Amino acid sequence: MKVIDQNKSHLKSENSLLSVDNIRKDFPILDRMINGHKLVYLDNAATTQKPQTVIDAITSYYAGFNANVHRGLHTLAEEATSAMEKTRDKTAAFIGGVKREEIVFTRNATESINLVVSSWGKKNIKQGDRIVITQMEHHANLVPWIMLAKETGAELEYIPIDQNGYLNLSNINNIITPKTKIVALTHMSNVLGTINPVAEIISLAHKNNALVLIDGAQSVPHMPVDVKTLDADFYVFSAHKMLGPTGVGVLYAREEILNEMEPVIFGGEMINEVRFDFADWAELPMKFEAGTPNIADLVAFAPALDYLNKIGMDKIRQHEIEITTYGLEELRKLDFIKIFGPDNVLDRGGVISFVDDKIHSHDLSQYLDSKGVAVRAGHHCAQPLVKLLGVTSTSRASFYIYNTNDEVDQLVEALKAARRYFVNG
Ligand code: 7TS
Repeated sequence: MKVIDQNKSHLKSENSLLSVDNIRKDFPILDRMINGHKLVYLDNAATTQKPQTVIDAITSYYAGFNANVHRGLHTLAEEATSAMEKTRDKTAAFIGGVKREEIVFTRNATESINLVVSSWGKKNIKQGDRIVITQMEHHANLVPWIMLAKETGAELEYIPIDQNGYLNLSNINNIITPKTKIVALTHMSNVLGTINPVAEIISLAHKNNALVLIDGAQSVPHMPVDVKTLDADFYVFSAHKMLGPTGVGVLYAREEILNEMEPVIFGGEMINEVRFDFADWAELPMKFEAGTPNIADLVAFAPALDYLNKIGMDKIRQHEIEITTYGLEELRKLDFIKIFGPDNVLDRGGVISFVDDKIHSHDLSQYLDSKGVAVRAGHHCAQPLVKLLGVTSTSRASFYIYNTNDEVDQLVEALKAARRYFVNG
């Protein structure tokens, strides 16, 4: 049986820059050849690759201590429960040291938002109340609120974006008002890369007695986040965008809010006592985690958090600023490429959406794939935003800890080659 060896990692933490060459050795997939070229993986906003420690942890669980959690008293059940609950402690520590009871595990960020909408939203939002979101939301933080507004008769109001890809806060006092019950917004846009001033918006919302949900799917993986300092009421993210396995999402919410919320999925694991005509709920966070959880992937999320902690989120952010600076500089040299989002790299994460003025982004992305370069094309699950940008789709390069400036060069060379192939050929 392979065991999880924390010391196996080849990370150097003493440098100010990441030791990317060593980091890359921990990611077996990065050695893959795609269409005769070494893989250049620039689709990290969709999902990141996994280090060997995470891959090994899944095998370790199934080979070594596979059992159901929270119910057995035998050794395997205790080991499985302890490993899964260790992940909860590490998750609570990772976002600023919140209480373990405040961490609810779901399948993904989408499910975390749906849980808030179905439970807190249906109980607290009434006709005439206002729900505020922004024009740059991923569908995960848009569609559930549209549905809630329809169902309750609440108003759905949008914070607009400006020409440069920032939230336009000039009219914010007329948008967030005493009628507002919830403000839900992304910390970092998955299309524009914009990092939003969430602390300022949370403070304004709280002055109006509104709660705030922050969609951290693109921020928690890429920069230090302390939900207590931000004073967020709800904060959601997905493990698979931060080196962890798919099938694990996180909902952080303040304990007193979770205590007031009703569960939306009922069954085993989430009860305190059940009689033939009665049931009441387990303590937090179990009342929101009915049924057998995704144990293997929850166990394997822990080494992902260890990996990020070992590097340090400050250094990860610094690395992404550097590679994004280089990416923006190099792409700006191509006069046929239009880039979306803020000009100032400090206001954005490692995401660059762009269009070629003659080649459709789907054709372009397919061509890039023929050169081994993986980027995403499409509306990035933010259809209304992409429409506002005046296009139907964009190509998007998104970076993570293992990406290099050389890979940016390969993207740029492939973009030039696409031009020769489609336009000047
Ligand atoms: N919120 C944001 C800001 C996201 O970028 C995503 C996924 C989600 C929520 C949903 O995450 P999930 O894990 O529940 O699916 N974004 C992307 C993307 O940009 N490309 O693929 C998935």
